Order: sequence, then structure tokens, then C-alpha cells
Amino acid sequence: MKKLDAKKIFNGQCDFLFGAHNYSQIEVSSHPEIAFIGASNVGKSSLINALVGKKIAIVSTTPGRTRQLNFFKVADGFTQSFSEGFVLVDMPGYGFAKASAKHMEHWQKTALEYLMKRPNLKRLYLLVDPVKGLKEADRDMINMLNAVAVSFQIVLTKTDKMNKEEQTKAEEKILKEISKWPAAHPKVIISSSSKGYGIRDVQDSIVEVLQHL
Ligand SMILES: Nc1nc2c(ncn2[C@@H]2O[C@H](COP(=O)(O)OP(=O)(O)OP(=O)(O)O)[C@@H](O)[C@H]2O)c(=O)[nH]1
Ligand SMILES: [Mg+2]
Repeated sequence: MKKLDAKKIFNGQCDFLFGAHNYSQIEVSSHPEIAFIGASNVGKSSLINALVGKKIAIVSTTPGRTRQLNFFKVADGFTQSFSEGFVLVDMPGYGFAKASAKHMEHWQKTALEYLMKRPNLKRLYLLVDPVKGLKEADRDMINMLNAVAVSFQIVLTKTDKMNKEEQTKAEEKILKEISKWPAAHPKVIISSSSKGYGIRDVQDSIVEVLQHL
């Protein structure tokens, strides 16, 4: 099959579909979904904006900004192989210290239901800020994903804050951890939404997933 041009696909149409606070609000869909999960403030919404080249997801300096699952449709009618487009899912951040226990419970339940019940979820990217490293909440999420056999790929975010040597060290460290997690994709993507590093790598990775459906 001819390799699809990621740049063209992500330059195409992108629209907000809907937001869901509860699992019951998530519409049944056959479109392939690509979801982004990670600690609060790690850069999920920024990465989605960088991928599609427009400010479609809300970014804020206040952690806990994204409080629902937001669905964005990309590349409607672009190619025959996914003629009705695919969907990027911006998930609320976990590990937000200021959120109430009740709020966290609710979010975890909704996210878990989505991750476990969605047959059209084709790739989950788990974002990690390498400056902060893996937190307890990341490990809880990773253990949960392993337990329910939902595979994921790690994307290191905000790497503009590190030099090349620090980036390599951070990548090596996480690769070592990954070998312990059966559900983790063996490759890590190094990215910076603000500088545009690795955005093409994430786009290519998504297109590869879609091409192999
Ligand atoms: N330096 C740098 N800052 C970034 C980058 N990506 C995001 N940020 C900043 O990090 C903060 C949080 O970004 P968001 O994209 O809102 O993070 P989020 O993971 O969606 O956050 P929640 O929705 O609260 O879970 C914002 O102030 C962004 O400007 C990056 O690549 N480099
Ligand atoms: Mg967000």
C-alpha cells in the first residue's frame, strides 16, 4: 500500500466533535480513535494543537484545565483508507493535586470505561514530562493499562527544556522502564509542542496505525 503523507493529512480539516464528562455521553462511533493521556499539565492539549496546526484544544497554565474527554475529527474524506476521517481524543489529566477526591474518582471511572470499552480506540499515547519524571499517578495508570491489556506508546513532552544529552538520558531511562511493561510500545517519541520537535514523528506514528487497520 502507498505510504500516506502525514503532513497533508494533518493539514486537512479538523473539527471539534463533542466533549463527554460521563461515559454515557460518548457517542458510538466506528471512526478510528487515537487518545492522549497523561498527568495534568503534561501537554496533551498542546500536542493535539501542534499535530493539527491550530488551536483547537484548550491549553492553560492552570493544571486540570481539560475536565472532560474532548473528541476532534481529522482528515474527513482525505483518503479511501479512512474516508470518514479519524478522531483525536484529548483526555483530562490525572494526578491533579487540587482536584477533589470525588472529582478524581469520577474522572478515573470515565477514563477507565473509555479505555476498556472502546473497540475503535486504535492507539493510546501516554505523555510524560521527562523533567518531572514518572510520578506515582503515572505508575498507577501504567499498571492499570498493563492489567487490562490496553497498549500504549510513551511520548516525552516539553523536551525544549532539556539539552540533547539530557533528552538522550531521559529516553534511555524510560526505555529501561518500558522493558518491564508488556503493554508499552517499544519506541519512545521525543517531542516539544512549542518548538515543533517530534510532532512529525507522532503524526507518522498515527498514520502508520491507521494504515494498518
Ligand atoms: N516549554 C513547553 N511548554 C509546554 C509544551 N507543551 C505544553 N506546554 C505548556 O504546559 C502547560 C500545560 O499544557 P496543556 O497542553 O494545557 O497540558 P494538558 O496536559 O492538556 O493539561 P490538563 O488539561 O490540565 O491535563 C501550558 O502552559 C503549555 O503552554 C512544550 O512543548 N514546551
Ligand atoms: Mg488539556
